Amino acid sequence: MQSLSQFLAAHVASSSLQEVLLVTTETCKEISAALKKGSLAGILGMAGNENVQGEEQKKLDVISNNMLKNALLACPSVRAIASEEEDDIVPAHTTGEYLISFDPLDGSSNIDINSMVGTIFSLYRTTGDHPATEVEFLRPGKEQVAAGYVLYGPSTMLVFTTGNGVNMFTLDIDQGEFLLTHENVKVAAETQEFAINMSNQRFWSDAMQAYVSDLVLGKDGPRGKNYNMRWVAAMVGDVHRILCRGGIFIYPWDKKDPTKAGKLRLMYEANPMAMLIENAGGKAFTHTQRILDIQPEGIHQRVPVILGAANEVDKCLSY
Ligand code: FBP
Repeated sequence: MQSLSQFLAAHVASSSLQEVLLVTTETCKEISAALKKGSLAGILGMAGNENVQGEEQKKLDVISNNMLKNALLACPSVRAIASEEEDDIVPAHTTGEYLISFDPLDGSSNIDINSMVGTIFSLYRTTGDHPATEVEFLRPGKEQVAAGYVLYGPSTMLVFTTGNGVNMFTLDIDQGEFLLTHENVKVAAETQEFAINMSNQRFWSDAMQAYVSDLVLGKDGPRGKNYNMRWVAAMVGDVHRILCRGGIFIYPWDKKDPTKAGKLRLMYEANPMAMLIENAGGKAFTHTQRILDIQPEGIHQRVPVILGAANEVDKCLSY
């Protein structure tokens, strides 16, 4: 089986992009090992601080953030990083070619229940020789040069794209290598499976309420077919299921907190997942526009997310 470094050598021309991807994934192997120790290593529970978004940080949010931050800041090909757990961007090397945004531990509410979590990353290329600025990060998702995630589940899996299809690698813990296990993954245009946090239903727009209730009506309703529902409460887990067997994932705008455009963050959740889904033949939209066309306004900006099976996303948007 082809290893990640062999795959990168064969498919990624830029040696510095290879380097940043290898530094990121090597660090994720260490995060995977830490997660497997769990309580034994005393790393579960709260860290006792809040991040810039006012969310209580888990110990592992801080630990995984520091592991990635330290490894990436030491990498000469990195110009700067942006993270869910960092208030501002953190400059690295003025001649570094790549800007990397990441969610060090997505789905952190799942940590203490030993359920699926993941690391999500998004890369942009930059030029010149100068200290990075936040503005340099604020480019539409369609300019990403690479995006992916590492899923910490029963097995640890790396899923990424550089714009030429989506490939999946499984961590062989004996060899300590990511090995290519699923090539050129595609998402079917039709589906009978949806993912949304139903407990927020009363806060959704009328259109979203109508769309979801028609799904729930199943074959007796206007959609004429039965739908199943799943919710991992970790975007990385829900998107992985969709890349494996199809489906639609929705975290819509809701009036629970009208000041927020959505829950999920554009730069290190929506954009990288949108690049993966589109490269697998699916679609990724807010209620009004293609996610990869959004001009970002800030590194922690939130957006509504509707992604997955192309025809089902179109159907949802038609409401
Ligand atoms: P973080 O854990 O990185 O803050 O991510 C947000 C998230 O956990 C997503 O992964 C997931 O899709 C969503 O929030 C779950 O939200 P809810 O708690 O409403 O089910």
